[in-house]
Amino acid sequence: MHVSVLGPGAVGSMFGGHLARAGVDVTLVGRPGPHVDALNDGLRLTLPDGHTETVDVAVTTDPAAAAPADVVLVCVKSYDTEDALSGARELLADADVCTFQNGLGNAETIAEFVPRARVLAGTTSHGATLEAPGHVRHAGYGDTRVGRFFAENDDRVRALADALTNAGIDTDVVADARAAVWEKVLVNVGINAATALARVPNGRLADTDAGTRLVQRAVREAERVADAEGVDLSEDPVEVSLRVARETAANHSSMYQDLDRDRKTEIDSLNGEIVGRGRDHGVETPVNETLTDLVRLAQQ
Ligand code: KPL
Repeated sequence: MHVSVLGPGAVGSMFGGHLARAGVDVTLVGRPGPHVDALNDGLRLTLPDGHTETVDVAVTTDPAAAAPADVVLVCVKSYDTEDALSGARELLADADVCTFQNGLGNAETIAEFVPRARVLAGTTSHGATLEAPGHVRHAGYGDTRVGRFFAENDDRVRALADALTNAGIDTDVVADARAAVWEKVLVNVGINAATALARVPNGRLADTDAGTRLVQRAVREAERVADAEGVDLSEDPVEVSLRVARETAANHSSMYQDLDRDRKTEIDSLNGEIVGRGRDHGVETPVNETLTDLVRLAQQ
């Protein structure tokens, strides 16, 4: 199986590093810059137990050079999906294309570029941080799930899940990928904006009354929106968010990392999307509206 990772940021590099380390044929496809330059000398991967390995992994800035792929993992920021895919048509030609991004709407965007039957959605609650160019820290374990978004699962989906599992990323195949995406979005709605604004690692939310209250309020609102959309959640989303905050206690959320580095955040596809969809369904979302506005202000 040849896996291409489009967008080797923190999560993409972590996945690519683990797969390559386990002997899978992987190519990382990134934008020109210091991270890709450094990856040419190998990916430094710090594991949750603290030790660091250098993993030899193929890297290119030309998506066509990574073709053909059996599976393309899309790990770019949600606001970059269209741009990344429109420059990668050759790579997408025959591949299954799996979003491993935060936010709502990514699978639908991918379906504008490949037939719906080839669109997969994946979610992961592993924590990952880009420490420096060429160096990613795998900061904590969590659940990983994959499934076809618009079609039934098949052996190719199971082969991807097996490859990830064999590489140390335990992965389940899920029948309802849309619900899995929502469940992950509810985690990010609870954790990301609050940790980015308060400048705390994820674990602080579960360890403090103020943090726990914020998670409860933001997630309960979003749960009502999910309900209005007919999404079947498998667990209490507040409990899941607090559990992920504990499991990734030392990690700084991706939104924290984005604000910290003066980068655009994914607020619009997370809390912002909850506000917009809430409006469509007549569900009030004042906590998410406030978090969204605060992050928009901070990212300017
Ligand atoms: O997905 C994440 C993120 O930071 O975007 C979590 C799971 C919250 C880990 O930090």
